[in-house]
Amino acid sequence: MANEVKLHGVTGSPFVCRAVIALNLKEIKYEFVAEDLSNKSADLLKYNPVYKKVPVLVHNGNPISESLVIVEYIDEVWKGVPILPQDAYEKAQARFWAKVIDDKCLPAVFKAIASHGEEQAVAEAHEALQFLENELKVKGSKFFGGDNINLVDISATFLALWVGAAEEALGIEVLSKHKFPKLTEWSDNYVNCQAVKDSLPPKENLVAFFKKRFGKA
Ligand SMILES: N[C@@H](CCC(=O)N[C@@H](CS)C(=O)NCC(=O)O)C(=O)O
Ligand SMILES: *[C@@H]1O[C@H](CO)[C@@H](O)[C@H](O)[C@H]1NC(C)=O
Repeated sequence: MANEVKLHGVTGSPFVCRAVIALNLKEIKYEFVAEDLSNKSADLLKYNPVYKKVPVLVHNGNPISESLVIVEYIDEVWKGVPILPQDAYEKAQARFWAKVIDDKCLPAVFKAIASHGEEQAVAEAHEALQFLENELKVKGSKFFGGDNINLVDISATFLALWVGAAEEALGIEVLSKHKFPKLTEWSDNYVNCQAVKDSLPPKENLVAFFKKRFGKA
């Protein structure tokens, strides 16, 4: 049976990276189709007409959009290392935290970065991140997923590498070690997981990106 897997994406996107991590965790062979977001391909517009965003996974011709939907799809179709818990309640909790990260944490952190660490924006980012810090403390585990990474860890990819790159590029502090010891420890462990390490862009590329995009002239 044909099992053709393509991933439309751009390098350096934390959302695309979520899909890449899931593919690497499951050891799936795939073709990366590099998109130019300033000149989107006809395929991308056809596959994701609603958002016109990457990532889009195309499995045997069937397109799937939205990074978290893609990660769940990969987990369901390919056996091997599980990404979601089996237990219904634990699965619901994992989906809840992934949603918190997308709806609450990432927008707040992004605003703190875009504002160059403006006080009020940073305070709001801290408030959002505190929920994740507490969750790690309550779980008392290495990852949100326990001993191994799960959907929640993959959702938080941006916090593990991109935030540090933005801090370095702009000379700001959003995710401080003394305020968020658990998240900092999580971040170190996470980027050192083999499947994650193999999927991340070089940090210096992200630093350059943030300098160009948000740096003062
Ligand atoms: N909620 C989406 C977000 C994806 C997203 O924001 N992708 C960006 C690249 S990082 C994009 O394709 N932007 C193109 C555009 O907005 O025109 C997901 O999780 O997949
Ligand atoms: C946009 O992409 C198409 C191919 O998808 C290419 O033929 C065209 O030259 C590109 N335009 C620009 C301005 O880069």
